[in-house]
Amino acid sequence: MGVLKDKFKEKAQIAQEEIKELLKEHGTKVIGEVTLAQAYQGMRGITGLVTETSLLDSQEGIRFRGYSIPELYEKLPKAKGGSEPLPEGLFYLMLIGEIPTEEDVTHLTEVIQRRSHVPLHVFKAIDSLPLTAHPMTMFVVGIMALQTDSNFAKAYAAGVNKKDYWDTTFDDAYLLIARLPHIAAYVYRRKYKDSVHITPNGLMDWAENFAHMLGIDDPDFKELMRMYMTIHADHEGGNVSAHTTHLVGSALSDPYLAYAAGMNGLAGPLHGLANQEVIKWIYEMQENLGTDLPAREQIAQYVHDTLTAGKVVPGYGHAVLRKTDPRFTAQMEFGKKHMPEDKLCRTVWNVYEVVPPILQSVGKIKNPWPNVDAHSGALLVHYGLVEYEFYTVLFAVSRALGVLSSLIWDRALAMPLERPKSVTTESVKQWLDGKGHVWGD
Ligand code: CMX
Repeated sequence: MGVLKDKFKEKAQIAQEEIKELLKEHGTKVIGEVTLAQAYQGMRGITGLVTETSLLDSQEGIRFRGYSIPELYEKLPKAKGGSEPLPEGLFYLMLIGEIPTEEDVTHLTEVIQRRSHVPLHVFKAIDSLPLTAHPMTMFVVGIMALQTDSNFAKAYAAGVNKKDYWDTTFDDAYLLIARLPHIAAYVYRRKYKDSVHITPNGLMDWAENFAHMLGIDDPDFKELMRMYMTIHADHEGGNVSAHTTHLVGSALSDPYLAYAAGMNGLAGPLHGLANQEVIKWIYEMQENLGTDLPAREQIAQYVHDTLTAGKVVPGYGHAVLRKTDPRFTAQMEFGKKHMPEDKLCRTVWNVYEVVPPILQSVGKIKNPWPNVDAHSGALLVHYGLVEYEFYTVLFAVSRALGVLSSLIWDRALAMPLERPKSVTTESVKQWLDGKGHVWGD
């Protein structure tokens, strides 16, 4: 941990100085305006947050510290004999801002492995829930139980200097990331495999060990997990899971509390739960139509039925993106390479041909293209991970890399309590009547 922490400290000191100067010179410059519609309609397009780890372009998709997904494939270290990037490498990149060497990543994997032990009371807390509980509920309960280990909370209670908040945040984030695969796999094996648990293997990389603890040792599935854990990690700061983690963290809630809050947001069907909804929707379509490979015309009819029933087509649309999500494309390429004849994947690809023009024809939908969740389930089913209610937990484990590295930066840059101003409709009406900003200027 020491090496990475020292590197981070160095980078953070440079950034602190830079931002201080930047604000001194340009702090009063305006970077956006807010319309009444934006205040009422989910704050779309308001530029009002700083997140260092990644930036989303509506046409190009996500860039992590400036690198697109294809560039990550080219530059990040891979496992021996593998072709998918190791997610540990992305964590390093998001935290330090530089592409790690193979040695950096090997070191990181070793440190993570040494810190992956999960205390017994966490499993007991999960066991206290009924088996009918959703896997995300079990997962978040596990994280909350782990909060007893927070170094940040202990340091704060002991009166730590605010300059050092980042230090124990760093330790908590690291520990949490190391332990999450075990907690997630525990949830999976408890709910779906009669609580027959699998011991972690300390010689494997982070994603590989996760696959192993889930009970799927197929080398191709391990590659899928490396890719999955990499591409789901971060999507700049405004999405619900990242923003919630940042917001709750801004109250100096420790990383366990902040991350758990973020994951409760990920568990919503308009956000991360969409990955389970996609597979559920496809299964329902197959059952309805009586075929496991529906024709394009049949899919089109089913899409129209979904819209007529006042439901969303899961996996399609985005609040920022206006093109096919490159995370969808990366998964489609994986599918075409490893399972070109798989009927579920072929259905996903057929849906991709059929859905966009229909959504476009509705008129009001700003992005008719698929997002990350439109594809992931089909790949997982292929390797036997068929329990789709578990899929958002996979997303959550990956998302920890992004939101926790951002939280470390929030602390290092002394980001203050987040507290935007709200208005009432009554005060808006008075303002529109010419009575000025009755909410104060
Ligand atoms: N199917 C049907 N209607 C859709 C739609 C879809 N896939 N996407 C958007 N719309 C509708 C909206 O519900 C909205 O309708 P109303 O005006 O009746 O409320 C209208 O089109 C305009 O919405 P928008 O501005 O295009 O999209 P938003 O920024 O409001 O919402 C999102 C974005 C993702 C919530 C929305 O596209 C959606 O619900 N998609 C399906 C769920 C999904 O896949 N979510 C996962 C997103 C990725 C992630 O976070 O993991």
